[in-house]
Amino acid sequence: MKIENLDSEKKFARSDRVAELLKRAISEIIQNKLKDSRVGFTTVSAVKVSNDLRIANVYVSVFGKNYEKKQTLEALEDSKQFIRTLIGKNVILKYLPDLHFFIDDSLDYSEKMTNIISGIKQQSSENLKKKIGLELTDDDIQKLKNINNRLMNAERILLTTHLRADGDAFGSLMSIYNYLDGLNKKVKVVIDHGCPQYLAWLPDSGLIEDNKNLLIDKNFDLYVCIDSDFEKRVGYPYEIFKDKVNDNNLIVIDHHPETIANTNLKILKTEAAAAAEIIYYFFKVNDIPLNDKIALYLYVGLLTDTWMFSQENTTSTTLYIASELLKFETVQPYQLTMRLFENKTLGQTKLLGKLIETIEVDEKYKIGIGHISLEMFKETNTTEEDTEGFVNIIRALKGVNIAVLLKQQKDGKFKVNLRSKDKFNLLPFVKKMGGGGHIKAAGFTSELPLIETKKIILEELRKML
Ligand SMILES: [Mn+2]
Repeated sequence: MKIENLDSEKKFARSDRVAELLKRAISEIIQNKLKDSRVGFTTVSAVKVSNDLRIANVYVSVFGKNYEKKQTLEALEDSKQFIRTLIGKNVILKYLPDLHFFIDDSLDYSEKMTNIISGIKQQSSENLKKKIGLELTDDDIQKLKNINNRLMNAERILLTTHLRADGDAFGSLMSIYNYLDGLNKKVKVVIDHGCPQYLAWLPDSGLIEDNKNLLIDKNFDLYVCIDSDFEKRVGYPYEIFKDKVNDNNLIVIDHHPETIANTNLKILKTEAAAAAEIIYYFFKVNDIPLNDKIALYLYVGLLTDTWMFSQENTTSTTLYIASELLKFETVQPYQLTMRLFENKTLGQTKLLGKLIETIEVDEKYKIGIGHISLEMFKETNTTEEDTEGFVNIIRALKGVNIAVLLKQQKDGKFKVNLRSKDKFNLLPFVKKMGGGGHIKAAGFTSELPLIETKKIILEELRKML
């Protein structure tokens, strides 16, 4: 028995050694000698040689889709003789074994490859938390129920949001409008600066009012402000109603961290990618069925505030809600993306060209900065509305971690938009400058001339970096 054992150990040792030699030789050949376009990103993960050394099973890992794996396997089978001949030239073996190729599908390997390719290291628990998204606490659920009770018991309701509504502001507001309209409430939707042109094709956009004079002397049972702080960002609706709102008639539903509105009816979820996420849960918590229109509005909110689900605010919650909304016929991802993002005018593109000309990069501090003057707007027959997404062009530059876009307003002041690409938190900076926003997307207004504004921005940012 002892002798037999020794003998088989010896045999294993020999076949292992051969296997190791073959593994190295075949890897080398696949990488450097084999010129078959069907062979994908392949590595030899293991070679097993039979005890008589006549047969070698070669396990290869192929990164890619199943058909790519299949093609690679076919190519390797076809090249078997070529590979054998090369092995024969480079490795001295008693027998040149027959080669049989197999795909190695071990999970461990594909995981490793994914990590190598995307350069993703171990996720920190904080990142993981961010990815998981919105979690409703018992308190949130109670608040959402209270808000619904108040809405159901009110007769006259004012809906508003931040001035120059964006897709999320519009979508969140109009989904609530639709619900209230179904309850036969008297609802007024007021937005300072009205509905932006790029959203005007959406149903109900004609219901949005933008007339200060029609509001004066009006009274509402409830004032609802969505996707915005009431005091700082809504414009004239705040000026008109600031003395009429109180802890019990002002509802604020928002996801902006700097929102300070103090009311018993506030729900602020800063981890929500869009106010539309909170509105979605408002409907769910209160068992309010969605319809085609509401689903469309909410999807527009998610799609725009996440910039086509590509920004860091996109979480599993966002994608979960999006997938639920896709069940409605009106939610057509391709069509909506085209409508909202690939619908630029020539003037807009020319304006972008002018902005690009102004971009400068501070390589040391990784700041990209550019501006649009009133003159550029005039030359291209465009307005501020046409600059949606322009700051992302600056952010997309290699070596830029903070993107700054200055846009001159009709009164000559500069509105400054900032985007952060890495971990840098923009909030302390914009707060210092009297503005607000999110950690990675924020802004403020400067009354200084262009050169001074740029100078002060760069000086302050460099201090903080
Ligand atoms: Mn929003």
